[in-house]
Amino acid sequence: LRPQATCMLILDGKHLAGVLVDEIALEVQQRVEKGLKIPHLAAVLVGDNPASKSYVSNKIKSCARAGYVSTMVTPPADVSQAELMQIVLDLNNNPEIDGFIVQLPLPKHIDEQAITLAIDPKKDVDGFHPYNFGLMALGVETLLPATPFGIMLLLKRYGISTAGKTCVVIGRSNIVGTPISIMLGKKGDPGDCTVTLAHSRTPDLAKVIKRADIVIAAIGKPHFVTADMVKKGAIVIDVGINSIADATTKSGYRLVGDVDYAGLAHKVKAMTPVPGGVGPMTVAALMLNTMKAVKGREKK
Ligand code: BQC
Repeated sequence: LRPQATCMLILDGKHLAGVLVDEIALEVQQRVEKGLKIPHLAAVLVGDNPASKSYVSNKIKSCARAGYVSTMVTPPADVSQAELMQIVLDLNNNPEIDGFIVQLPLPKHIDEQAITLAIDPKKDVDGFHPYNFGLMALGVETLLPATPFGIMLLLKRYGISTAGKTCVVIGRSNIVGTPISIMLGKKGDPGDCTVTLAHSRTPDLAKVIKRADIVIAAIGKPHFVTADMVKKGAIVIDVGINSIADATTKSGYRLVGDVDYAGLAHKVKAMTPVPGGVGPMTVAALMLNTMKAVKGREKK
């Protein structure tokens, strides 16, 4: 007899995100019946970067499914720092708006940090403001960065136990790698992991990854993580969204993750696909943050 192929669990972020947004839609209905405010999310889209346009469009569609009101603000790519700042301040001061995002990346002439700092932390549904990042790092409940929050929701809803596990996060960005490494190291479920934050300067990266019960790949390089690097039975979360040339598709390209999905499938216990894994969970997390922002505003 040949050894049985192990059966991998596909962590279906697209499906789960739909479930979460449908749950939110129910809650919105109940709010309407009670005469409470319908959540209102605004998105600022600067210029016409195709990826950014597609991400904002995903967010607006998700608002429609959740029953939220949404507003798009679309300044041109050559908007000045002062003009963009004024858009942020207007959204801060607009009582109709519960939360808003400024879609990244911003054009090179814009000071991204100054814009992020200007966002009212109570409306910062991307969780990028240093005040929210600080509360997150302290383990105080707050608006969490959307992608790490989406990953936590995915682990939680799939019942993946993380306590006492070793987790290797690859990539140290401010929006994914650094915050998820903090969150999984904290007390809680998911949490209580022993976390290693690996990056481009980590020696023997393959060896480091091989220690991990849980691998989180957020490098931004197509098919970077290969089967030889991972431990048998590992849980693999692929945050990458890379567009690569593919002559067999209508568009001439296709999306792949940071993980060699086909290569790992026989070896790991569970893995997120690309497309349809972490990406949709990021948007669902944004919807949950927006609901949290509304409730926060109602308290005071
Ligand atoms: S997919 O705002 O909107 O798996 O094919 N399905 C989906 C669904 C890829 C994908 C992406 C989304 C939703 C999506 N996202 C996730 C990725 C929102 C979003 C964003 N900003 C970035 N990434 C994503 C981003 C910004 C700057 C990434 C790097 C730099």
